[in-house]
Amino acid sequence: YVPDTGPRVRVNQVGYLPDGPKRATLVTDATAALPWQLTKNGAVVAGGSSTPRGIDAASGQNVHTIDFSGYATQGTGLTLVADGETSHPFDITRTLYDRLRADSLHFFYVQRSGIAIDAALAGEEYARPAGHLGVAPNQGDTDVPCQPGVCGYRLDARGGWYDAGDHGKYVVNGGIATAQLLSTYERTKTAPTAAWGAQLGDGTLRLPERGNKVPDILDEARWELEWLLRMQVPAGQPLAGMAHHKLHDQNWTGLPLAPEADPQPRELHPPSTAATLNLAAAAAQGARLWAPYDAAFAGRALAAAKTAYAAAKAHPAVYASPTDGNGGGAYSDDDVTDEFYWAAAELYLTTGAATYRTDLAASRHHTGDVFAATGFSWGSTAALGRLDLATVPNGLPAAEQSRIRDSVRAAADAYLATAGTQAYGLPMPGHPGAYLWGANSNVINNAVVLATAFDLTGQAKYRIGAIEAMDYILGRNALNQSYVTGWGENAAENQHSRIFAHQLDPDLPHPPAGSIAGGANAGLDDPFAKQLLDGCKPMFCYVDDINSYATNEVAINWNSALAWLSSFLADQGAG
Ligand code: 9MR
Repeated sequence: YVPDTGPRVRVNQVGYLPDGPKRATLVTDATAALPWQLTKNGAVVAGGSSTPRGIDAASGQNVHTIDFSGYATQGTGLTLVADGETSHPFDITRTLYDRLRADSLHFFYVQRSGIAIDAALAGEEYARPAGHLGVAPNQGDTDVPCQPGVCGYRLDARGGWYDAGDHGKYVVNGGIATAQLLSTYERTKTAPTAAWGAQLGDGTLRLPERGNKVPDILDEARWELEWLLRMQVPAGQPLAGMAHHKLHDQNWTGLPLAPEADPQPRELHPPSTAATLNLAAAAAQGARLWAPYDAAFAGRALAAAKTAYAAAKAHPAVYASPTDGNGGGAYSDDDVTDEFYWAAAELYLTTGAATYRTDLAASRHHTGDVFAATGFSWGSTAALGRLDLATVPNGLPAAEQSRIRDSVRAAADAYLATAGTQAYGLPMPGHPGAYLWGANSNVINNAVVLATAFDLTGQAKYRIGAIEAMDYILGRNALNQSYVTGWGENAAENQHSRIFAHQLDPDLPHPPAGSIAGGANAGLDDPFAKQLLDGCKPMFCYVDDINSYATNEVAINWNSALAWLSSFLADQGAG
């Protein structure tokens, strides 16, 4: 199988910010420098010569880089020409990322469970009845029983977001996704460059809650937060205060399948310490951000967070089973020290209470390196706590705060060093082990660290690194592939989803604009990718086909990363 990768000059197919870095990658047999031209509507406006980079490990290609950062004039219809090839067209404009902020956040509305999706908000093709409210053939999330042997009660666990292309709802992934939406908002209060914070205010997203005088992004985060709270084990039960790990169908269903047509029994799976700490962390953060808008909800969230944290301390090693994967993903994790650190950090930031500070100080993550080369993720959350301790005002002693901020800067320096070794400029190592399931989110999360280092220091190199990570996502890569639906000439549109299954049924839509695919995954963890792509170099291990759930699914934790970075980048154009 040889994919059609189009022109050998690889650019960000959407474009570049006028005052940002502008780099491209040329795939060529040539080993010596080659001339390049930047053209606008056919006329040459700039030129120079490429820098040979040799063989790129992640792609196996012989490549050169082209740097046209010196050209800063806004315009459309630009192309880069080199070695007889013409790139996809792109723009140079300050407003490049404005709509991506809203598009990436809109994904969450169409993923909502337990509410009808309104044509007036989402468009006719995305409108659908509420799913999983116990309306036949649905068995519903309004009165969900536990799996046999798990508990003797039922919960009303309606609402929340569908995790990904399935109809499951998982607390450990809901936690990071909610936190990243909350942090996207919180950044507008703490970061000096968040000039367009108002873009996240009320009336900025297409949501049923618009017009309620609450920033829409907080409304969207609350939709999931309310569900997280419903997953808590009720008082009086043996594991009271803990959170059920997940809720999903008894058996896997096929594609396509509308949520309201899912006939499978729904089941609550056992509580876990990891889920409990996700609830504690996200609810504690939500409490401080919601306090000015709805004190009662903020109080309820904080109380649940405290109860959850105490329950996790009482049951510190209850792990979800790695084999509990029928009808839904396992999301198992047998190291919850990072979740403990994250939850303690959020509770400390919200309450200032000494007890959480003591726990923070006792955690090895408080002083250890929490920024892995492959980025943070749903199962590795210590960085979420560290980034918030570095940016949200708090009462830690000045020396401790400096140490925390220095650690973000040091991590960002390491990501920049890595990006320097990558001919495609992304802040992730080129070996197969780095290209994991959902790697696009890991690349973006490393860019979040770079962006935070820029917010903290104002040093341009970090801003450049964050911007270039998005270049990779939007087409500057071995496949000449934009991974975000509706963004770029050659964009992913057949992501694995039971709802947006256009590839299987032309009456169904593609994912809405702003939906990101998991991305290249050298593990080839699904049969379709395995038979098609066996032996692929890491950056080639992706296919825009609905059958490849391990390279091409949509997921809330990947879109939340995209939303954070898009919001940062939209602010960068505002200057
Ligand atoms: O994103 C998850 C990835 O990190 C895991 O390696 C993978 C296998 O356990 O599961 C991924 O999450 C999927 C979940 O299990 C079920 N819903 C879809 C998720 C995205 O593919």
